[in-house]
Amino acid sequence: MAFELPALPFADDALESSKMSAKTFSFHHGKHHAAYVTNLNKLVEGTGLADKSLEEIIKATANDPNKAGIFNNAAQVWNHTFFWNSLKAGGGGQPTGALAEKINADFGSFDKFIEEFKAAATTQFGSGWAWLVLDNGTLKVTKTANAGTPIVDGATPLLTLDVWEHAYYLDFQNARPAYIENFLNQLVNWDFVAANFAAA
Ligand code: MN3
Repeated sequence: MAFELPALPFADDALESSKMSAKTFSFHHGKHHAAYVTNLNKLVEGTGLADKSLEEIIKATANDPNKAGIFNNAAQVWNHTFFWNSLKAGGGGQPTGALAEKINADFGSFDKFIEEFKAAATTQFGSGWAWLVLDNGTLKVTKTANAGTPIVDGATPLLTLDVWEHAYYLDFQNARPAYIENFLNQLVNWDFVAANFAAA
């Protein structure tokens, strides 16, 4: 059963007013994410991995240098689907309820969380991802390079931000800090984060 490109959880122009354009989605979802799906299907065809779940493929190939191509494409498929769900029109701001309390408890304050998340997203050298994860019961901010994904280490991802240049170049050119700021102010889907936290 071949993998398929999941549809965006919103219209491709739904985030225009939050500075993530339909043009960005036409490339980022329509070309980049789609290519990872196509490549993954080609690479696993006829192998023992073809009928495994995406998560199983990611975990099975993460530490095998001979399967780096499969890992990179599988993890990028997973990461991008998770990223689309981390976004919503009119998002950003602050969470409420149990998640807000947990952020205060584990980071000291919401502002401190923001500071750590911005630092991780800004300092990831080259391509990669910034994450909020639940790791052994504690919220942590992490970053991964290239296709890296926290599910390999057994942490539960709650939120992610793609900091590959292809994620922001059309809307922000080289200004990664402005893209990060905009994500936190206008795009974070805290309902998705809270649901991931509640299910963890
Ligand atoms: Mn991307």
